[in-house]
Amino acid sequence: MTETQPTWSEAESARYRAAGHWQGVTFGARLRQAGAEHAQRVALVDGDRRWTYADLDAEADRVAAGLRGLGVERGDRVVLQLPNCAEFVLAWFGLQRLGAVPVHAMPGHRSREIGHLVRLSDAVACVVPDLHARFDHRRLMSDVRAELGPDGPLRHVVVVGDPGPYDGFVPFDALRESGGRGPSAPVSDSDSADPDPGGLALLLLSGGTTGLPKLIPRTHDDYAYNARACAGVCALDTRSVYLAVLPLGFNFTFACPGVLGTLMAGGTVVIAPDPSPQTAFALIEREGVTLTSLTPPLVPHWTDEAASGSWDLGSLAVVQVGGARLPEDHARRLGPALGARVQQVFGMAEGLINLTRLDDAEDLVCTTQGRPASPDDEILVVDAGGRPVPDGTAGELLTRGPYTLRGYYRAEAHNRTAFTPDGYYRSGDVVRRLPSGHLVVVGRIKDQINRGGEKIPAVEVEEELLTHPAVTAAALVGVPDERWGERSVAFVVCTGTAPGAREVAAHLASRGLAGYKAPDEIVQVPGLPLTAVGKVDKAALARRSEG
Ligand code: OOB
Repeated sequence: MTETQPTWSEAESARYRAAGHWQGVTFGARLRQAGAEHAQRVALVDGDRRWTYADLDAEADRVAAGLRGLGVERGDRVVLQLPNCAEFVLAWFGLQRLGAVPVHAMPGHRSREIGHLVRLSDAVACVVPDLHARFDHRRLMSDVRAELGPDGPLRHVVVVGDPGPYDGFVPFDALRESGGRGPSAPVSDSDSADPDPGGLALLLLSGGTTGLPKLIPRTHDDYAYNARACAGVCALDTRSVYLAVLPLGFNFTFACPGVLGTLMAGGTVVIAPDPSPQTAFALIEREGVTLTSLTPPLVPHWTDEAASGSWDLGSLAVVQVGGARLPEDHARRLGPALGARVQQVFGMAEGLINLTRLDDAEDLVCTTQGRPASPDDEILVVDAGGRPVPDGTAGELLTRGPYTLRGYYRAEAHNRTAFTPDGYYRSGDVVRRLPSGHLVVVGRIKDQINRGGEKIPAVEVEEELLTHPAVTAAALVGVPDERWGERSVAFVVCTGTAPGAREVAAHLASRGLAGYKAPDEIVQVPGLPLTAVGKVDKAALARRSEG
């Protein structure tokens, strides 16, 4: 990390190493070891394509050599925006083998988000699909490249599939193939010293609260521990088969324990191209899946489809649900329907992961969001003045520990308020802690809408709403919703008649904003109510919308 990037103190680092949490091994080196130890075991399955651990290790060499051939170097940042396909994993490990830094983008991101990620991380390359969900990502990249200009950081666009007519776009397969030939290939560990395991391994995107979303620096040491701790809680071993249903770029899917935790245990990762229960259940039957993870809006669909009785889900042992609040009755129905144990997961890209345990009583599993993955996760629940409250009382969750960030990437000003002076991250989540250590999420004090697990930063959307010619003031609030848990309502002050939700969605899309950020509903108001200190009173607006 750069000198100005806040990080753990020497004393804390020494403690985390002594405890065995930080093992001093990079992801590139881990895959090399796994490639030898589990050589012939199946590591990755995508449709009819399968990679053993030895294959995956060799692919990482080829991708790394191909990237190096392009001019991508150790330490360079590369935005990864791929849907659920094996290439996500191949590109990720190729970057790790090279010592470059993947920046996780979501498939739904558009030019605004991707441009922001490239600028903020100074990314030299992006890896994208040709088309996904009928959207042309090559066009998106062409727009981003044009907007950044010839002096921008972005030098390469790698396309999984057909690179199209765009000048200089490189097909991912050509990269893999060229990486298998030539004098510089394959990259071997002896080509250059392994990167620092305490250094930057990847960048995750925060849900965002103030202005544009922030990047979260994760190190090899901390992220590997995140995955390993979760794998331990889920009792993963070489027989485990993980089904990746949610987007691979999501921290939950990738490392809680997800892809990385499964690969670190010598198990098999199966990729689902979409989250429908039909697609997933066919894969569960075919591959003997033992673990998967869902967001709450998927739960009723999975429960109903399982109840149809036409599937053999006997291999499935654990279903994780997280990312947003899971209604208790949905939790109670899911387990029996699937014949699997339910595990609630309350995590954040910033670090801290809470999980219910496999041997927790059903009431705990259905009514709490679990307890920290690590014995060295430190939790404080505090009142508005920052004073700890007794167990059972709601307060803001503050946390620090061996895999929770100490500062966002290149965000000095924001870091001054996002952390306490002694390094606790202010999560913005309101929780109650039970004497068992389990947390119940009861609310949020951050200005964000959680729409079924997708995080919508209110301020970012409000600023974009103001670019509509009719809108003079706007406030985005979350209100309870049967399907999404929460939906977004934009209260707007307008000259003349307010635009409808469709028109607003089209306007925001034309501005390059991801579709999931478009308000579900537009409500015209004569003025926005203010609190005593003159801020927009979002609580009052939310109450108005609830009726
Ligand atoms: C996960 O990560 P992010 O970074 O997309 O979002 C984190 C935020 C939390 O601060 C909390 O506000 C909310 O999402 N959240 C939940 C929740 N899990 C996350 N709120 C209520 N109940 C839950 N179970 O969302 C994430 C990362 C890793 C594992 C699981 C989820």
